[in-house]
Amino acid sequence: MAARRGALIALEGVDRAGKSTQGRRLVQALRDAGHRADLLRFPDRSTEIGQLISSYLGREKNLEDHTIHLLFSANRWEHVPMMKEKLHQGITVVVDRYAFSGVAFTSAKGNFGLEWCKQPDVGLPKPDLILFLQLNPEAAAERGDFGHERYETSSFQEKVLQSFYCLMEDKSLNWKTVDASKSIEDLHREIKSIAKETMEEVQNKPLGELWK
Ligand code: Z5A
Ligand code: MG
Repeated sequence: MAARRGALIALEGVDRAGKSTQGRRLVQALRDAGHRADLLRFPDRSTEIGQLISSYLGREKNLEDHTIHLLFSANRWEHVPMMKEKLHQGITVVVDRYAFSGVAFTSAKGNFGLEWCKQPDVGLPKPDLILFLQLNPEAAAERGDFGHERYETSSFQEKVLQSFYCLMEDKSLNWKTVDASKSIEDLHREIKSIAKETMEEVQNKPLGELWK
């Protein structure tokens, strides 16, 4: 019998919804329960491409809009061989943002159709589960100011949210929306339970290809 594979779980959601907090908590809880699990964060600012992205987000560098979109995608593709290896070794991979952020942020700029935005990420490992952390703008505001990076304004974030809603209409993907206004602990418990169910369900199924 083929070895069981790990699940690919993506965390998406609006700014300050708690994706990074929940990603860390989930991986730790899975490890504590004896599962093998790793966390990846996109953008991964540690690679050469990631450093370019980071200087763009920090407004130190200006990059043309198509160019930065392709760099965000390239930053995912550079991790694909390692992601596939882990998943096939039975390691569950949790990703803090993925291609959906890529599409939602670029398409929110206007002049970019969703289909064009999706193309560079077609064929990436397909998440078995996409958890969308939903939080209304008032609740997000209580978690502190927007930062000072690019995209961190409420009008832009509202457009990003509308793009996420369009992407969520794709029923070939396993989107689950969770209420991110709950306490960190309650939300963690809910996410852990959904993640564990998914891990069981997909362990003997082949890994899919995104948007193919
Ligand atoms: N971007 C893109 O354009 N294209 C792409 O392909 C990708 C990304 C992948 C940087 O991302 C930017 O890149 C981002 C999208 C764009 N632009 N924006 N905006 P990033 O992932 O580096 O962004 P970030 O700085 O980590 O922010 P974030 O991800 O939006 O935050 P978060 O991870 O969702 O939240 P958090 O850091 O876990 O929590 C935020 C605060 O709330 C913190 O003080 C927590 O302690 C608090 N918190 C968390 N959960 C709770 C609950 N449940 N209750 C109360 N307080 C809470
Ligand atoms: Mg984050």
